[in-house]
Amino acid sequence: MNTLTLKLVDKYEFMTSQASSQIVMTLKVQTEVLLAIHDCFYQQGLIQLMPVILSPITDPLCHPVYNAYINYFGQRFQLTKSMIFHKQIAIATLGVKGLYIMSPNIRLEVSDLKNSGKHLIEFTQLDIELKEATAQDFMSLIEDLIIHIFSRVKDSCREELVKSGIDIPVPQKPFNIYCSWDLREEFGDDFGSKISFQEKDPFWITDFEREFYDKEDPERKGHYINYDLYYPEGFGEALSGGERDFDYEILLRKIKERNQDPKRFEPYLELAKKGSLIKSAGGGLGIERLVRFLTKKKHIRDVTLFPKVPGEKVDF
Ligand code: ASN
Repeated sequence: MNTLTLKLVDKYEFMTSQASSQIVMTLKVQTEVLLAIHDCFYQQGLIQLMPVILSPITDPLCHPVYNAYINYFGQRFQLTKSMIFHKQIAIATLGVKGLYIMSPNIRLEVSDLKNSGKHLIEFTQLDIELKEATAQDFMSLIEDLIIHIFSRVKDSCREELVKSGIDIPVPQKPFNIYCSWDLREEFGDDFGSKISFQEKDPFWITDFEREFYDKEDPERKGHYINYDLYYPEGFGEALSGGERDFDYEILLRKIKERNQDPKRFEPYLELAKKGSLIKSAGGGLGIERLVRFLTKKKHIRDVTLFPKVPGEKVDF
């Protein structure tokens, strides 16, 4: 048993009704997940940053979301969609080998995603960035993390899991890896969810065309050195990330190729131009999706007390 292990069972016994005991079960799993993350990253020598919530610049994302702006003393802020740019700047500035953030993300998704079971417009992303790392270094760290989390939850929540009929097999390294191009050929555009139903353990899918900051393979234009971690049993995406492009000319070209306005990214591009960004790899893992997978909930709304589901009225 590791040093951070707490006896949490007794603390939650005041809640008695069926509904509250279900949510308490998921929150207990979440508590163990969070402790496991801190414990694992502490052992690995990563440091934790506090989240940035307001910034003039945030992740443009590669899928459509509504934008919300906050005007304040002549400046226009956005709410964080992911801390990608802050991570890249921090890892280049701090000289540490790796960092992580429990980062609240606001993504005002379209209402079609209401029944996806895995989207919330407000969620927490464990955002990680490793200095000078390759995709393989990052994937290996995440495999260790997943094994650490699953083992801890299995051990600390044994009673609750048995009561709910949940078994959590602890996967072994290395996880299976598939290339998105091969999967698309085999399964069509919905390859991610199809293969997720077939797999027994978490697995990787690599090489997605997406945001400009994910590294394009210098030898194979149109291919990317990036990855998604997927859960099995149809639970779908867990984490997405990649090695990063940090060269000014490459970033500028890729922003233009995506019909985005370089002006929106000016201070970030200035840093790139000065050579102040560095080689790194990272990714972001959704905490609520992880808890949903571990507690086998059909909809992600069931793992949080104040869910914000796309297109649904919010009371609290
Ligand atoms: N956080 C992710 C990354 O590090 C990006 C994302 O959430 N879109 O690549």
